[in-house]
Amino acid sequence: MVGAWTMNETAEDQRLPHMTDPPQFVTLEDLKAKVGVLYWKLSGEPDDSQLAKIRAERGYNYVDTIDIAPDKLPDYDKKLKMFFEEHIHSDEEIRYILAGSGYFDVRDRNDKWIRIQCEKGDLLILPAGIYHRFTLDEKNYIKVNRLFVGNPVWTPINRPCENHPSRVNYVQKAAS
Ligand code: KMT
Ligand code: NI
Repeated sequence: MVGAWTMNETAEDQRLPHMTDPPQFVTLEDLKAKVGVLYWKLSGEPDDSQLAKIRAERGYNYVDTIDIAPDKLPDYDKKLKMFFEEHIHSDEEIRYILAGSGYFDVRDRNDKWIRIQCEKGDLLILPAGIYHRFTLDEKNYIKVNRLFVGNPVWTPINRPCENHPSRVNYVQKAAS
């Protein structure tokens, strides 16, 4: 992670940083304690030994690689649009960055966007039920490992979905 900050919500290009002036940075501790997002800085190599350890501990037995670039990802425009629609998943979203960079945006407890800038070596775990979205930055390229427990389910559930069990569970946990 290069950093995380509260987003300005101007209508500028989604690929721009959207920092406020002055910037309001969010610490790793706050990401963990306030929104339940976990983060590790690793090597960015697929065979990283710390990654292997975390996978074993958390049961992430599935892994694949997704290359997000105009000429590499089928239905690129459609998928990028989908990634940037505010959504949740019934399970954790676990991403390990192998190359390139991008922004994962998550909602904080006051429903404000926090932008998390990711680059090679970042391992990010978004809890099930958290409202989030993803965008490339101006470099237009990222390559990530997607990890999962068992058979992967990537289906986004778009907001609003307040009554979805994973959302209800997330809100309950975040409030405690
Ligand atoms: C998601 O569900 O938000 C994604 O898979 C984002 C793309 S991974 C860089
Ligand atoms: Ni998602």
